[in-house]
Amino acid sequence: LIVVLATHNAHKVAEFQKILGAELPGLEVLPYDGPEPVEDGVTFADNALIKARTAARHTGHIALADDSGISVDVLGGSPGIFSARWSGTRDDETNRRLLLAQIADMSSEHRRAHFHCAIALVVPDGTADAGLEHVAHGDWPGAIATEEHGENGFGYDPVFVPEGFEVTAAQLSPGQKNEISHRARAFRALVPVLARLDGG
Ligand code: ITT
Repeated sequence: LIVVLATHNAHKVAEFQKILGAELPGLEVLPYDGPEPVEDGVTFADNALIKARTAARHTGHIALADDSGISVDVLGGSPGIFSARWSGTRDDETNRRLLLAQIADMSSEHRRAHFHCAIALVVPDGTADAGLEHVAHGDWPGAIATEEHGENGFGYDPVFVPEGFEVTAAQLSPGQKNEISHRARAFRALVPVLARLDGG
């Protein structure tokens, strides 16, 4: 089965390849470099579908797109779908610093947060199963640290302490993160759908 992965985030591509390789070795994943839609949805699922529909239409291949972010309870779920540009820039470090500053005076019980990932799958017109759309979700609960730790991962990983750990996601090995993250969980929920499209 061939799928295009509609993302410009190289970290997502790397995580996908590791998760995919382990779960569905027969899958061939192509990068997408066509037109980019405006992500004007109001939910992770909306935005994942917007990206996947565009890629499916432009390539004629089954398309997958990830929309993800971090939601902090005491901020009412923000940054949420605005995670990638929370500070007005796409600079991960600037975004992390703003988030740490926004909850700087909060005690540990007020630092609860979770990562969320929605992965949309869209089957293009003119192929078997044309028009099929499916969105799989994954959450990763935890809390926001008081300062940055760790060098692995990307985005908010250095400030996110997953539930059950005393280190940040950026201090986990890539293998550990890819077994338990929101992206791993969403992808695992998608495997039966991909396996069925693959004839399995
Ligand atoms: P594409 O739309 O091209 O896929 P993007 O980076 O713009 O790439 P999103 O709009 O889905 O993707 O924003 C996701 C942001 O959420 C990302 O830039 C990080 O700041 C954060 N994020 C998502 N998953 C993460 C993870 O596993 N670890 C750390 N931060 C993550």
